[in-house]
Amino acid sequence: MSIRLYSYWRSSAAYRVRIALNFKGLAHEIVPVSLAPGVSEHRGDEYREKNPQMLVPFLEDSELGIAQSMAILEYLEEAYPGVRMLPHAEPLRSQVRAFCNMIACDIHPLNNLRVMNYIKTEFAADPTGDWYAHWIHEGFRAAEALAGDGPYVFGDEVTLADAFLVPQMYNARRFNVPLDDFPKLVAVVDKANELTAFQDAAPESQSDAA
Ligand SMILES: N[C@@H](CCC(=O)N[C@@H](CS)C(=O)NCC(=O)O)C(=O)O
Repeated sequence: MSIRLYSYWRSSAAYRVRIALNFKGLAHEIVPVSLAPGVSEHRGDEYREKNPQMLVPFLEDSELGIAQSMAILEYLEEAYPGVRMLPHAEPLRSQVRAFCNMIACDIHPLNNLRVMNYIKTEFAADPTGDWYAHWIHEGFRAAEALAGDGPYVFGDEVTLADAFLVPQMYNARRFNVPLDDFPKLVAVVDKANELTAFQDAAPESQSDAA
């Protein structure tokens, strides 16, 4: 098998790529990299050689190695255009990209493991409550306004926007963030999660799920 994804079951960035690989029907191997406290395989020499940023996901396709979920997903679109998740026509193409980046650049990094650990250790504060919910709410308010009338984020077709939203919603639920203000997003996620590609990508479906 030529496609190999380095992944951790609870990594929402890896979850995005798992969804896309499944949805596009691409055969692949998942290589678990544990981010669990006290294990931190992503910080070991072997993984650091592949990805000096020491984050998952990381994708290998034959000789090619790619970090960063958005770069991976763009690559998969270009290399395997059979099942598209990035619409061809504008303005939808740019809207999908903007939606993905809103989650990847403006929500997720603020609530990432190493950021939360830093807040805990350096500032003796608990980031799992107000901090976490604040950044989810701020981003989801915009996402709710941008989402269409369903069933998916941008209408009848599954796009990369859905592959970014579903993992971020999983994280929000994991940290008990109230979601009453985001009925469109909740409906989209429920709908997407009816698809096998999304179910098989879910954290609990992974072989390394604890
Ligand atoms: N912008 C990166 C984010 C990757 C990322 O933050 N991955 C997290 C898991 S979701 C990670 O590896 N965290 C390890 C750490 O914080 O030490 C992407 O989209 O791939």
